[in-house]
Amino acid sequence: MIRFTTAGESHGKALVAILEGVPAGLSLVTDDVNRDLKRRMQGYGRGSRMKIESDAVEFISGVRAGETLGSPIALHIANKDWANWVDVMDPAPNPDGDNTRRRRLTRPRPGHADMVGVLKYDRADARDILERASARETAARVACGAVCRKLLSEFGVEIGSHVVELGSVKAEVPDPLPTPLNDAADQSDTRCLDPNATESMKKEIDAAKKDGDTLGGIVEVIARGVIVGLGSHVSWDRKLDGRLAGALMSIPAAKGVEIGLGFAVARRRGSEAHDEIGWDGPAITGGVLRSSNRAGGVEGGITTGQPLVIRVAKKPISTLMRPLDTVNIETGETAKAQSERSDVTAVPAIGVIAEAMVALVLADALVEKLGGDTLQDLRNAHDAYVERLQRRWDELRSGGGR
Ligand code: EPS
Repeated sequence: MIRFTTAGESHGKALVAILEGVPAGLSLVTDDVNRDLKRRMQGYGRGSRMKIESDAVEFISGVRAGETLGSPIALHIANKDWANWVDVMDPAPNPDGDNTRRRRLTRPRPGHADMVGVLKYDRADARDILERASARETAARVACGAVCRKLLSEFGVEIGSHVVELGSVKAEVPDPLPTPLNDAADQSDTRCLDPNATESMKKEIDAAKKDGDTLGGIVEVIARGVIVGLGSHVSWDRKLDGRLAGALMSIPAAKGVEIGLGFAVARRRGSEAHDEIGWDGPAITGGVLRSSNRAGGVEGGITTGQPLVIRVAKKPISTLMRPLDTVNIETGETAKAQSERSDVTAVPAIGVIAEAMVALVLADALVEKLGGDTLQDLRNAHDAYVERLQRRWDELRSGGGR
């Protein structure tokens, strides 16, 4: 089982994560992680925080001489901005005994965790909530996801993403998509494959910024090379689509997840909704040929061997420079929500974060399917599984159904 947890406040000293269950013997260097950390920081519409930070990982445990040990991997990402927030975020009590918080946030932003968090945790300062609710935490997820991506790449899995909608702009999506997807998507300032749409998106971001407003959007994640048989139909919590949706919905500001045709499939007849089964497909699908991928790579909670196609909808960031109505939790007066430095949009970044969450779920499902304390154990089990699929298909092809 691969699992992870993160800790860290947005303006605290650092983000940390513990990733457990990665087999021993995977070669791993900081660059494998830093590449994705850097990608997460990009994107037209980010605020000035990204000019302060230069996210980089330090392995605290679980890696030795460039190889995983099979023990929990502890990762550390320093917050450079901490230096500007020491007096606000210092864990020690104020030296003068006065417990007044500095840089309090008392006018909660609609859409952020501020209001509900204050009520639930009985806080007088919404900063106690927002510091952890901030999407800054996703840097730690991306670091864990990068380790899983490395593991999956050993088995031929490639995970990429691109922006399909930002604000009111819809991209023309090329068919087929480029391979590797990220080499193309990362060229665009908005991680969009349609150059005209990229320009329109940038214009819309500029206009929203001028208006003190923010923008949401939709990203598509594609995972290619995932073998048939990850996940299971047998119990609700083992279904891969459910696990993917849960992981992706946990990303800050995510409001919707679709797999394959997604919501559109509800409007089709059954005869136009499924992927017919034929002979002589690739080994990865267990020999099954499909001429369409409406299911988005999952049937019955199990991967089909076709590309996983998943879309995530992100709401606009809730910090508005032209703020919405709220209440002041100190005075009880109606007020305008507090404005803090923020981004106009982080839609390009959510693709990178979604890739990480998909990598975490897939790596967990791979280890669940194949087991093994070491990468070599996993490889042996993988090869045996591929052979078993091949034998079954050969039997079937020669009329030897069971
Ligand atoms: C983020 C860091 C934050 C924001 C953003 C995500 O930096 P700061 O709050 O210091 O400007 O840019 O957080 C939010 C959008 C949010 O709503 O909390 C990051 O590293 O991704």
